[in-house]
Amino acid sequence: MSTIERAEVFVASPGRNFVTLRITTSDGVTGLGDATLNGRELAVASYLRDHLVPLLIGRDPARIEDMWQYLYRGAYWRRGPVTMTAISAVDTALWDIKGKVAGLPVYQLLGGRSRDGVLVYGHASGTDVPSLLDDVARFRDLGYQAIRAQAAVPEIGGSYGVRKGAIYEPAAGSLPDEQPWSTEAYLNFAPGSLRAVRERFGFDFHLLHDVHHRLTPIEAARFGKEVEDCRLFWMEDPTPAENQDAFRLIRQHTTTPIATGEILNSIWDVQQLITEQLIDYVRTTVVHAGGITHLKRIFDLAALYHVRSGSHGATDLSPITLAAAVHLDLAIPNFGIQEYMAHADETMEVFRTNVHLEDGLLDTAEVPGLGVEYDEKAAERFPYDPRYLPVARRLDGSIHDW
Ligand code: GCO
Ligand code: MG
Repeated sequence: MSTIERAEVFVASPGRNFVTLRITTSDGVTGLGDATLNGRELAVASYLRDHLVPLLIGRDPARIEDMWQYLYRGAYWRRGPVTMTAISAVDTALWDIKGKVAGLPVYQLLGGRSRDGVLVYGHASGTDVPSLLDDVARFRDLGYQAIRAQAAVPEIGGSYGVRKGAIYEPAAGSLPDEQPWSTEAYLNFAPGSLRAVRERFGFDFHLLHDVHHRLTPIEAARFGKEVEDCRLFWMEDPTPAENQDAFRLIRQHTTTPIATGEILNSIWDVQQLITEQLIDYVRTTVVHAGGITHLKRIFDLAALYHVRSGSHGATDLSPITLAAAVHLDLAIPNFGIQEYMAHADETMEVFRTNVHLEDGLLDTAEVPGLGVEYDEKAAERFPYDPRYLPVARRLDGSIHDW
C-alpha cells in the first residue's frame, strides 16, 4: 500500500501571500492543496505543520473521505475558517494525488463533465461612474459574459472593490487600512451606478454586484427592490452572512437574486440558507469550506433546493483553488457561475496551471489530477509579507462591517 511519506507547508508572497500544502506519497506521487486564509495565513500554516502533518504520515492517501472525517471529527473543535482551511488543503491534495494515480483529471473522478466550460464573471470597477463604464467596456471586449460592477461612492471617496493598480487586492497594509463608510451615501449612489451600466450596455450579459456585508436586512431589501429593473444576476453578501435567518426578510421584499457564503466554512453554516431557499447562489469555496469533498456535499444539498453554485474566486485564493473549482464546476449539475480574477504574473510564475479562459469560460487541459505544479525554487524569491485586510468606519468613527 502506498502511504503518505511527507507533507510540506510553503508560505510565500508571489504577488500576494499564499500558503500551500504539498503531500508526497511513498510512490513519489505529489498532491497540492491551497491553505490560504487572507490576513491570517500563519494560523493555518501552524495548524497544518503543528497539528495535522504529524497525523498524515504513514496513512493511506487513497482514503479521502475517511481522512476528512478523521480530521474533522478528530479535532473535536468544529468548523471555523482556520480548521476548515487546513482540512481543505489536505483534502484537495489527496484528490490531486488520486487523479494522478488514476491518470485522470479530477473532474472525471467526480462524475465527468456536465458542461463544456465554466461561466465566469470578471471584476469591473471605477473611481466614478464614467470610469466604471470604461472598465465594463473593457471586460466586454475581452469576451466576458458576466461582469461584476463596483464604483467608488463619491461622498465617501471610495468603497469596497475599487481597483487601485492592475489587480484588485484589498490586503495591502502592514496595518489594516481604515476606510470610511456611509450607508446613506452608498444607497443614494449604487443603484444609479448599476442602472448606468444597463443603460449604456443593455441586457445581453450578466451583471453582478457585491454589497460586501454592508447593509442591514431591511436596507438590503430596499436596495434589492430598487435595482430590480437592472435584472442583476445576483446581489452578493447583502448583509453579514452569519445570521442566516436575516435573509428571510430580504427575500420577502425583492426578486433580485441573492448570493452569499464566501466567508462560511461548512454545510452547517449554509444549511438554513439552502433548505429554506433564502438564497439563490452559495459562494462557499474549496479552500475555505473543507475541500472538494465537503464543497461537493454542500452543492449536492443545494441542488435539492434550486440553489446553484457561485464559488468565491478572488486573487487571495491560490491557482490551486481555482483549478480545483474548475474541476468541481465542470462536474456538478447545479453549477451557477465562478468568480474569476486573473492572478499576478509573479503568482503564475510559482503556480503553473492548466486552466485557461476562452470566451468568458474557464476550462482545464486533460491532465491527471488538478494540473497544477508548485515551483518551490521560484517561490523562494517571494518571502512572506504580512498584510491585513482593511476595516470600515462609519462617519462617526464607529466600526462597520468591511
Ligand atoms: C469577492 C470578495 C473578495 C474578498 C476577499 C477577502 O467577492 O471577491 O468579497 O474581494 O473581500 O477575497 O480576502
Ligand atoms: Mg464578495
